[in-house]
Amino acid sequence: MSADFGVIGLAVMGQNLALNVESRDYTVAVYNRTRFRTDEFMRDKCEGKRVVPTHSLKEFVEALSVPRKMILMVKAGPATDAVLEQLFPLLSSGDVVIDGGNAHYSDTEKRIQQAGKHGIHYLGTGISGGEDGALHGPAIMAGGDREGYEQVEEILVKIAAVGPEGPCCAYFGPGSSGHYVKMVHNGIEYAIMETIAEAYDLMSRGLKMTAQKMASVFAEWNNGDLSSYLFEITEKILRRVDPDTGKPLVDLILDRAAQKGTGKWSTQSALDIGSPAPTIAMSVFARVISALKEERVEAQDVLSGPDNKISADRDEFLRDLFGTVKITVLAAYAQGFRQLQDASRERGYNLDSAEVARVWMAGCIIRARTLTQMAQVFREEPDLPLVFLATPFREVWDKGQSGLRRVLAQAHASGIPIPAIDSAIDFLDAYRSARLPANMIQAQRDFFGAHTYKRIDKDGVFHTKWEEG
Ligand code: 2AM
Repeated sequence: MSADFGVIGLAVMGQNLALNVESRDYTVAVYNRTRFRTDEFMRDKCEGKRVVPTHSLKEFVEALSVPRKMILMVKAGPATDAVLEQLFPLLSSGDVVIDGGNAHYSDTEKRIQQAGKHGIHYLGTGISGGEDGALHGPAIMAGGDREGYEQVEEILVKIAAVGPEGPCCAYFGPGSSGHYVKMVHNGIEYAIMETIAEAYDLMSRGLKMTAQKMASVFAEWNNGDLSSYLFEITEKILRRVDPDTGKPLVDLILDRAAQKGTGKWSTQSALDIGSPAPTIAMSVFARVISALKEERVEAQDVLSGPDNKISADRDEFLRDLFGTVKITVLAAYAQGFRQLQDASRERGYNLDSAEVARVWMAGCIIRARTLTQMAQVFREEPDLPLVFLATPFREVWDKGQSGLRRVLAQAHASGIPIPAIDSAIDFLDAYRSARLPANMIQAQRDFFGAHTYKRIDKDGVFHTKWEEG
């Protein structure tokens, strides 16, 4: 039986993706470096299914019908290179290899070149949705070789999540565009998660609300403009009680967050291309600071500060917080889309922001009702530099900003850190400032480094001998 599609790498994501493809009436060949995992998968999950186990890459390649179509679901980085090094010589010109991992976009560029030498179509493809998404329908962000995409489009579209505007799968452009879009998706994900964590902190430490009460607030928010996956799971997390202690489980979890790669890469790239993504950056730094647990515990007794109590009317504060969170979450999307546009220009991706918004509507971790409106806005104005400029989102800012300023004052007075929320308002206040204090920066640069400056009242480039005056 020759297989329609192959999956290399049988960790949970790979297993679930293989089962997803099989469930759409395809025969799937599978391979994993460690044989035990393949055998276990076959025994536990594949009974009666059209899954063909293979135990070497050669056997795997021979099991596939030509032109071969396969996806790699192995660890990003050297592991992917190790597999490709063995795989490419076994393939034929015209075969299609999809990298479904979270590869760094520069690695994807390099691998496209290598694949090209063998005549292989290579697709750097972001897959989001976690374990459940992989099994029932992820969001699929493909990029790279267009011809290759056309060969696997039918399969990818069939296994993708179905959103309000069709299957959440698209080809975004050449080169590493797919992995770049996925990377920025994860950057936005970091920022939304941090925003939620800050809102939780303000309610928990600031207002001394119980987990159940906070869960109800998130449920309410999730029924309104903030309707989205991350708000939905936050409510469920807050409702979970630890069976051993009877306490909310979230209270028992160590407050040290990991940051594995994509959020950091998203920020690094934003800096490289000069794209303003401060809310995403602050969310990465917030995790970095959280990792300094031992230092924080010691510093608590050394550095003084207020007692974290927020003395405000609870209902009024929660109303203000709702607008605050809406603006901050929107800032995360706004900066992410802006970065994609900047990267698209810089790297020649030719991205369509409306199509990105459409693919993110279902299956992925940042799926949210607001993306439907964002897609619409980008369809009307593809080069819109910032989503806040479009009417529906400008209204979110208009309605929420005075509440946001109150929340900021109360949070700072109480000593509760809110780096994502802070960054969002600073970003917007800077963006809407026709004049910023960069004139002072330019004067300083000219003072100590003779960097010269331009003037607002006449043309030319100027230098002042500041000490002679
Ligand atoms: P393993 O089961 O043999 O460890 C996620 O870790 C997936 O990547 C697993 O399927 C894992 O295979 C695979 N993987 C990790 N490092 C690898 C390598 N150097 N070569 C091949 N597969 C690797």
